[in-house]
Amino acid sequence: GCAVLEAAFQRYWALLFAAARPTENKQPWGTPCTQLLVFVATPGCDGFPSLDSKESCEYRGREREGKGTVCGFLAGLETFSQLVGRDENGMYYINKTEIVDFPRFPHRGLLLDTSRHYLPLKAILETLDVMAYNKFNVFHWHIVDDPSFPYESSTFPELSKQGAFHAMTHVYTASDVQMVIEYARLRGIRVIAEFDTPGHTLSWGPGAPGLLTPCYLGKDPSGTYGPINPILNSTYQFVTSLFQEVSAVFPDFFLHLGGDEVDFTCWKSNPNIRAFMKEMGFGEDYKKLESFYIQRLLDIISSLGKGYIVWQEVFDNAVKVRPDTIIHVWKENPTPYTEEMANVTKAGYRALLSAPWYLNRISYGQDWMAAYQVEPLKFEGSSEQKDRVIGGEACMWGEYVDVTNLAPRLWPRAGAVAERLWSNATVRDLQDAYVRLADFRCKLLGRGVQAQPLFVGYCENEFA
Ligand code: CP6
Repeated sequence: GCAVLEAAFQRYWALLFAAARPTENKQPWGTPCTQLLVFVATPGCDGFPSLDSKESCEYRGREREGKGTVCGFLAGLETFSQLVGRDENGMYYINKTEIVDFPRFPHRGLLLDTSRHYLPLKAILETLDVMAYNKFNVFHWHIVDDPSFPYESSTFPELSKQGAFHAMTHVYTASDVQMVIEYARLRGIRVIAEFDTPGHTLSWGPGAPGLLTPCYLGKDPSGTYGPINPILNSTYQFVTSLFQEVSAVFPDFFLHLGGDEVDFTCWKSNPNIRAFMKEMGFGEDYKKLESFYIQRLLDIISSLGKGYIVWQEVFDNAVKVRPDTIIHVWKENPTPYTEEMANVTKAGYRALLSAPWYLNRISYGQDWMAAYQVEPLKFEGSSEQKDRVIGGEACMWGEYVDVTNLAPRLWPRAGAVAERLWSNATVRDLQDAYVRLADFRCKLLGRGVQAQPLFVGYCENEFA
C-alpha cells in the first residue's frame, strides 16, 4: 500500500533478474531463499524526502527481514541488490549477512548544469537511477545560467522562448520537471532547483526586457548587458513572480539562490547605478549593492515560505541572511575551503561542501582518490561547528559536458564522493576503496551505465 515501496520492489526485481537465463537444474549450494520480508518501522511513506528524513536500515539475512524507514529501506534494498551474486550455473546467491547501516551526512548531492549544455530528460532520469545506486539523495539542478534558459516558465514563457538554445527541443516543460521530481521521489532523492542571480543571468535578458543592467561605454549604452539590475522596483516584481512559480513547482523546502561570481564592471559603467550607489551611501563598494539585492531577494523567498541555500560569496560579502541559511562552499582561493568551513560554521550557519569535488575537472590518472580522501570535518572548530556541516555535493559543471560524455565522467568518480558522504570517517583506506569502486564500476556496466574504468583491468560480461 505504499507507492514508493511498490515501485522500488519492481525496479530491483528487474535489476536483479532482468538478464536471467534459465538456471540449470542443479542442486543449489545453500538454503533456497524464497522471500524478502521488509518491515518499515516509521510510517509515512508517500511524501517527499527532506533534509530531516531518516535513512537508517537494518538487514538481517538470517531472520530474512529488513527494518527501518522508507528512505532507509530504499538504501537497504540497493545494498541488498549489490550483495546478490550469480554462480557459474546462473544460480543467484547471497551470503548470510547482517547489516546495520545509516549515512554520516544527511545532504549528499550531485549538481548537474543544464544551461551550458542541454541534457535530455532521459539523461537526467538515468542519472537519478545511478545516483540511487550510489545513495546520493539530492539532485541539485543548476537549471539556468548565462548560456541558456531551458526552464519553461508558465508565468514568463518568453524566458525560454528567447533564452533557450532551442525553444521547442531544448526546454524542460512543466511535465518534464514533474517527471524529474517524481522519478527522484521514488528513489528517495530530493530535487533542489537553482535559479542563480544576480550574476549568471545573461540568458534571461532577451525574454525579460529591462531586467538586466545595460552596460555603458563612456556616455552611451554599449548594447551589452550585465547582472540583474538591482536598482529598479520592476526587478523585484519580476523575481517575486518568478520565484512564486518556482516555489510552487519544486516541492523541496529549499531553493538554491546562487549569488556567486557577480561581476561588477557593468554595474560600475552604468551612470544610473552609480547615482543609486551615491544616494544609498554605498561609496565605491559594489559588494554593498550586491548585498542590497540579495537581502531583498532573501526576504521574498522567506515570504514564500521557503528556505535557501546560497553560494559562499553571499556569506563572504556579509549579507544579512536568516540564521537557518545554508552556505555552499565552493572556492579554493583566496581562502582555503577548510578555513571557509570553519568561518561559516563559527558564524552559526550550516555548511555544504563542494570545493574539492568538481568532477568536471579532469586530469590524467586516478583523480577519484583526491576526492575520496577529503575529510569534510577536518577544520578548526568546536563539535557544535562540525554538527553544522550537513554534507556536500559533487559538481558536474557543463562547459565541456553534454549527453555524450556525462555518464563516463560522472561514474564511478562521483561514487568516491558518495562514499565519503555516506560512510563513517574511519572508512578511508585507498586500497580497499579501489577494490570496492572497481567492483562497483563493473556492477554499473552490468546495469547498463557507461561508467569509465578506474585503471587497468576488465569486467566479467563487460561487452554484454
Ligand atoms: N557556473 C556558475 C560555474 C561555476 C560557478 N557558478 C564554476 C566556477 C569555477 C569552476 C567550476 C564552476 N561554471 N554559475 C561557481 C559556483 Cl572551476
